Amino acid sequence: GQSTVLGYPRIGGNRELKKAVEAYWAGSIDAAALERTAAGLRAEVWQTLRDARLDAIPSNTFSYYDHMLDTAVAVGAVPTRFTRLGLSELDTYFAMARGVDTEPALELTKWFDTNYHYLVPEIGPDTVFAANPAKALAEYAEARDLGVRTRPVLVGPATFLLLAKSPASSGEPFDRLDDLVETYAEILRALADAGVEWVQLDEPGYVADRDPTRITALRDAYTRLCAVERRPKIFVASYFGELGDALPALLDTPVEALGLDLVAGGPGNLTRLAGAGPLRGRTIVAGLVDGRNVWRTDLRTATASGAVVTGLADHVAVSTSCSLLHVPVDLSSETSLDPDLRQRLAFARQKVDEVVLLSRALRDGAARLPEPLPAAPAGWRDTTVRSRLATLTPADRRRGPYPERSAAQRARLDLPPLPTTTIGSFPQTDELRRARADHRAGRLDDAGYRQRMRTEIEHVIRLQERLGLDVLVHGEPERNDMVQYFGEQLAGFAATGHGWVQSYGSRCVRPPIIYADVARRAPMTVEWSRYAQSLTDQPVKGMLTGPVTILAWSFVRTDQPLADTADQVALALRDECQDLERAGIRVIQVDEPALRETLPLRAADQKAYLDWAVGAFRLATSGVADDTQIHTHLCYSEFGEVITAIDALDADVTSIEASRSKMEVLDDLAEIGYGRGVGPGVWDIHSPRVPSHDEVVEALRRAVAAVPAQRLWVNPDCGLKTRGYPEVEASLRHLVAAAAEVRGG
Ligand code: THG
Ligand code: ZN
Repeated sequence: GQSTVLGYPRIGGNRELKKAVEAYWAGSIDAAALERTAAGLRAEVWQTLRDARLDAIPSNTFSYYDHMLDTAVAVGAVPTRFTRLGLSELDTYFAMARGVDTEPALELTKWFDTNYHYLVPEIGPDTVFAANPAKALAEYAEARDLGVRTRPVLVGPATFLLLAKSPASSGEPFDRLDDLVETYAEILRALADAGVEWVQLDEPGYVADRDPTRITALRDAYTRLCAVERRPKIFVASYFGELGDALPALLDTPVEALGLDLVAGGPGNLTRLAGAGPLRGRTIVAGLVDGRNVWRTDLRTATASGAVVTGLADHVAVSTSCSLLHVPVDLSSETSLDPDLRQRLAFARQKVDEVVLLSRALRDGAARLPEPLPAAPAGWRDTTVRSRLATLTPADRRRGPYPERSAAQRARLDLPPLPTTTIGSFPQTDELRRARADHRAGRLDDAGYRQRMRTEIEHVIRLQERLGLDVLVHGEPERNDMVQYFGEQLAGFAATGHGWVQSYGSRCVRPPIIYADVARRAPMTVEWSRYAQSLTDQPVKGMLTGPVTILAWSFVRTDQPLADTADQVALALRDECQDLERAGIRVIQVDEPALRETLPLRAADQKAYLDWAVGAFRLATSGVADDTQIHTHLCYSEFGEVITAIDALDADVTSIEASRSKMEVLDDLAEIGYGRGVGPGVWDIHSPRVPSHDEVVEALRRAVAAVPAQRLWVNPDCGLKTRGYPEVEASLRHLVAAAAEVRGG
């Protein structure tokens, strides 16, 4: 058996790449210094993989920002609005990623159902493709000079176009497949000329539902690429699920190797493979080690799955289920984790060792595999939580009828029509970040920290009063990240010290690990909310992160259904809601920005997901009285596919990103008969622009035309933590004045 991985983290064990790239942007290092850091990181990865005795080592998995953007550059798909800026190659690349004063960046969107985000290539009928294999060739040569023969990796042509978008109303990017395939053919020739033996083309686009014409097009594309005379051997990698009909389609071509995700698509992919007929001479790359979670692989079970593949194909290689981009770099940096937990974990570096062990076990038998882990400590089971879950009934996920709730809330809150509010966070100043860091490091004691946060909360409350907002927030100065904050307080969650994972560009997250039953040790947000409410007569909104988002942005248990973990988190949040209510909080917002993010890629799996996701949200939010108003907030995505689920959440008020889609989401909501409160964002906070008074009025008038005014709220489209105070004040002033004007008729 051979061994390989589909990709490896590029950020460095200490986020060296983030630091270098941000220093370059800030002008404090030059391009040569950035490139030296990058080359050092690449060398380190190749040497690590070689020292681990991995047989086949990938290259071109490094990226200054994003691998989709790299592939766009490799095929010459740089929109003219960027080439005409006349910048250096590197600065053109960063201009596409981040925008410049005069040009907005490419759109950023999530990579399948992960928490990684890629830049969306703009491909129109006029896009001129041109092979530009320079980066792949340079990395190949760089590794070869270190004595490592590598396999360059590119996003495959079909997936590249499936994930691209075309400039307004100008055909589908996928229509350009034939042209693009010729450009890939040229890249293949250039790689072969440089001595490349194998190339990896990633086609994860086909683990989602695709119609038959797209599958035929995939087959035709690879038939054509295989016909290129001078070319490396082609390895088509799939990941994140079952390939379905695309599996036989690819085996209909002469591609030399096919990679299958046997973790996320295990049984389906094996069944398809068994039914595919003889696999003469072909290599099946078995993705047996989970590239998306942090648990050690059960090597015996994985060996058994690998043996099934060995029975079907002449050549089998062991690999990770997907690139290791999605897990932290190295467990050996984690020195303060509970040893019982630590021995169960594997980060990228450890997963490479697992791949190597598995490939040996497939060849020599499982006898020499390490002993399986002992059972989990008894203390990880929380019998109280378990018995609460066991006795839940449908009534625990149901609130009173909306008309009664609505009347009770109207009487208690006494808000004007078109009430104004914000999504929750206020700007995170350097001073605040420093206070949190000082507190964590012990340089600022608890009392000093508390005082610092209270001062900030008072400042935010007074500002909102001055601006004339109706429902206030405390501003969340105490929170680093909306999931990490809760993970640090809940039992069953562990935080890592260095477990960084790239989210987009230079931005990283440190997902907590859910390893045991979840329980709330003590109230998590009540003290801050109660203090904020004590300062004002206006209602202050309590702010929580919903169960689905907490799961989506954590590493989750795999030893029980996600639905059960979600319900455990939901019970903790339910208790928090009730404590907030007792503390005099009349409005509670439970955010679910990731609801759409984790929607399964195949339609057949979506209903089950939405059922448990909606069920968990309702469990969290239906323990409060009728006259407590529940808000939710969703962002980052198109809602079309989940619109009925949004309705089923049964929140009293839903605030939603809408300013960029020109309020289209309101029509979608009207269509399904959504009849509760809605706050379409009237200000796009992802841009530093201050919206003018007239712009906000216009957005509001469009909203009033689509939704009766008594159900309409006025708010920005997301939290304000990434913005600065001057723009926030100016924008909110316009927002409040616009609401007053539209109220007046
Ligand atoms: N939290 C988590 N996941 C997320 C988001 C989040 N995924 C989707 C979306 N939001 C991604 N957006 C971001 C935005 C900013 C940052 C990361 C992801 C960011 N990170 C800091 C950095 O890289 O410098 C580190 C933050 C820290 O110190 O904890 O700025 O909101 N979980
Ligand atoms: Zn948002």
